[in-house]
This record gives sequence, C-alpha cells and structure tokens, in this order.
Amino acid sequence: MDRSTIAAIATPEGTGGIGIIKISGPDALNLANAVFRRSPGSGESDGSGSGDTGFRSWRMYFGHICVPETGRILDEVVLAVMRAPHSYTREDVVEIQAHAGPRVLHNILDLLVSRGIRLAGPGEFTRRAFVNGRIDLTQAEAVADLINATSDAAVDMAVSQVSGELKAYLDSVRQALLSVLSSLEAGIDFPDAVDEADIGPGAQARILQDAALVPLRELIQSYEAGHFLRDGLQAVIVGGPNVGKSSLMNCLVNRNRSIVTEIPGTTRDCIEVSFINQGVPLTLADTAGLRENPEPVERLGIEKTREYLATADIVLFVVDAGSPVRSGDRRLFDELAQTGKRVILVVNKSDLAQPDRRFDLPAGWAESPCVYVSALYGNGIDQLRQRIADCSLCSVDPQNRRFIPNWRQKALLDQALQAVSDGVDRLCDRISFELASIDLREALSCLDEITGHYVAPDVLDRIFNQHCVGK
Ligand SMILES: Nc1nc2c(ncn2[C@@H]2O[C@H](COP(=O)(O)OP(=O)(O)OP(=O)(O)O)[C@@H](O)[C@H]2O)c(=O)[nH]1
Ligand SMILES: [Mg+2]
Repeated sequence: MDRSTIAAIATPEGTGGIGIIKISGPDALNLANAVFRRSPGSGESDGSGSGDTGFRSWRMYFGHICVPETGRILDEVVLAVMRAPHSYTREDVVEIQAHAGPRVLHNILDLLVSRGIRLAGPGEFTRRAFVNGRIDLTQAEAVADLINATSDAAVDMAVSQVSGELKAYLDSVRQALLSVLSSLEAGIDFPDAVDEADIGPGAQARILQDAALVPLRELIQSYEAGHFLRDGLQAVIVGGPNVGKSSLMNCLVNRNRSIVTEIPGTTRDCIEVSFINQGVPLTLADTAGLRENPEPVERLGIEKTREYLATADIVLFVVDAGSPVRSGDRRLFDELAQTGKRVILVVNKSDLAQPDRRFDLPAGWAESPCVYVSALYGNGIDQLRQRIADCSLCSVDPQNRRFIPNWRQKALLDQALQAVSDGVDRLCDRISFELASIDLREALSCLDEITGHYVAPDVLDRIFNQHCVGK
C-alpha cells in the first residue's frame, strides 16, 4: 500500500462555523507541527510518549496555522491529534479544525501540499482503515451507506453494519464452513484415522444446513425484501390521458411539480421527484398518458414511459372512476401482470363516481392492491402512501433489517449459497468428499470477498471510489 501522508478537506464545500482538514500518515504529526504555532498554555506536553513534536494522542491544541517562511497567519485553529494505532486509519492522524471558508481551507491545504503532503483520493482514509485491519470490507462499505443514507431505516442499518454486525454474522457462517471442510479433508487425507461417525456425510450436511444454508438464505431474502431501504424505490405513475396522473404526483409529493390541465396529453416528458415516503426513499415518476395514435411528440413521451416501466419497482396504475376502463388499460395491465411487477391500482376521481355504484374493475384485476383516491380533494392519499410503503417493506421484520446486504454482497451470497447446496447434495448422495470440499472452498472464497479477507484490487478501487473525498 502507498504509505505517503495524505490530506483532504473532510467537511462539505461552502461556508460554516467549522471546516476540518484531515491528515493521515507517517509524517502527519511533523507536517502539522511545521505549520502550527501553538498558543501559550495550550495542551502542554508532559513529555511522555509524545515524540519530537510534543503532540500527545487524544489531545486538542489551540493555535494558528502559519506559513513558516513569511509568518503569515492563515487561520486560528484547534488541532485534534490521534496517534497510531488509535485512530480511524490506524496511522498518525491530525485533524485541523479551522473556520469553514472555502479560501481558508484551500489555503491551509495548499500549504500542506507545498510541504509534501499528497491530496487524498475518494475514500482513501477508509481504505487505509480497511487495509490496516481496523475494519473489514462490510464495515467500510457501510461507512459510505451511512453518509449517503436518506432515511432513518437506512441510517439504522448502516450504523449496525459499521459496528460490525454483518461481519460477525458472516464470520459464524465461515466458521461452520471451515469446521466441516477440515473434517472432510481429514477424511480424504487420512481415511483410516477418522471415525466414520465423526465425518458421517449426513451429520456434516446437517451442520451445513443449519449453520450455513439457513443464515445465507435469510440474508438473501432480507436483500430481496428490504434493499429499497438503502437503494430507494422507483415508482412510476401510468395510465390513460387525463386520468389525473400529474394531479396524483403533486398530491403525493405535496407540491405542484407537474403541470395539470383538463387537456388530454398535457404531460409529454417524464417528471421525477425524490422524497421519503413513510421512511423509505422513493423516486416517483409522472409520465405521458398512454393512448393509441399519439401525435409525434406524445409518441416520444410514451416511449419514455415504457422505459420507466421496465425499470420501476412499483407501478401506480391510474384509472378514472368517472369513465369505463379502456381497452388499452386492459392490455397494459395484462402485460405488467406477465412481468411480475408490483402494481397498485389507483382509482382516481373517486369524487366523480356514482355514490350508489362501486366502480367496476375488470375481473382479472382483483389480485392487485387497489386504492380509491381523489387527487383533486386529497382523499385516500395517506392510504396510498401506506400501500406504497407496504410494497417496499414486505416481509422484512425490523429484527432482520439490520442485515440487509448491498447488491455486490447479495451477488456473492447467491454464489455461496449455490456452492454450499451443491456440497450438501454431494454429501447426501455420497458422491464425492473431494468435490464437496471444492464446493465449500468456493463458498468460503465468496464470503472472503464480501468481508475483504481476499478481494481483487480492482474491486477495492470500485468500492472506495464510491466514497467521498475526506472519508
Ligand atoms: N374531479 C376530479 N378531477 C380530477 C381529479 N384528479 C385530476 N382531476 C382533473 O383531471 C384533469 C386532468 O388531470 P391531470 O392530472 O393533468 O391528468 P393526467 O393524467 O396527468 O393527464 P395527461 O398528462 O394529459 O395524461 C384536470 O382537470 C384535473 O383537475 C380528481 O380526483 N377528481
Ligand atoms: Mg399529466
């Protein structure tokens, strides 16, 4: 690993009370000391374990950052010192707490760079924490999740993952795989020395079933059911022209985002708004009304609607309670049913429906959840918000929400699950202990890639490039 001393502005760009420049690496203390003039009486050293700079770990020092050659003062600052290995990166770390003006912070950073410090890349501090063994890869990924979390549920999940709960869960699966693997390999290498009952394939298969397959399946299921909490949910509003799609969008997001008129074909482009719906990040798209023989601009809008439909997690299928269901709607509904998309039927303009007659939905539509609303008067909107949230949370019970893996982890868990099931099948069929042990090794290498025990450098580059600079 590159051992140079690195620095970055750790706080967001812009003005504010405090801006922090973080320095990490073997020269952090010397370089900070060279540009820092300590105020008399601030954090005196008692000489123990402080090294040449006089800085002690876990101390704050008050003073000024000065250009040594000219004596120009760049800012009045507080220095927080954390000596290796008791720091975020396990290296010597100094945080300069200055005033958060863009010029002030860049002047200090320029001064540090002029004295040999390198600017940190995205996620480089966290990468060092990982490489130096302070955290594993699940924790490093959770740091980015925590910073990017837009809902309380996502924060809770990231916090537990940062503290190592996912790592501990995977470690117990890893231990089970290792113990079965060592029994199998002992049986392969020393068939006479091993008690048959001890390595009996049935017993080993049972251990794998309980201690590996069940937990792996649970993790994968919690991804399927709950990754929306982290990644957000894409919902698209579709339906015929003039049924009230844009009115519904405005109602759900509580502001006039889409143009509403009584003229069919008002919305041409797809309009997206992101917000938090019942604790889940949601991106909602209002689309052009689908109809036969559209004029050219409308046709382009309808093509876009189809693109949104292809990637949406949830479809809000809007019909007008005041008019009969159109044949185009029936066709679209059948198409969506075949793709297995989650569809919520929204019967809008319920204020126009005859009070003595319930609006008739086609027979095949009864299985989809259905909400009656009036986007004009706001009736039924809270119920619809709840329906959308129900679709996103489905079966994740709050206990398991702590362990919702990300997409990369889930893909590796799928591979690990497949490999362990293959191993169990071979053990049960007594096909070959050698092949079963190859399966278990494959599963172990998938888990190692999740925790970072072993992971290719280009995968690490991809993961840490998603972090922000300064973290
Ligand atoms: N009575 C009643 N009118 C509504 C309701 N929702 C929308 N409207 C009216 O229906 C008309 C069309 O509304 P929009 O929201 O523009 O409909 P749209 O589906 O987006 O239409 P296009 O973009 O043209 O496809 C407007 O005059 C709205 O005021 C409702 O719940 N009740
Ligand atoms: Mg519209």
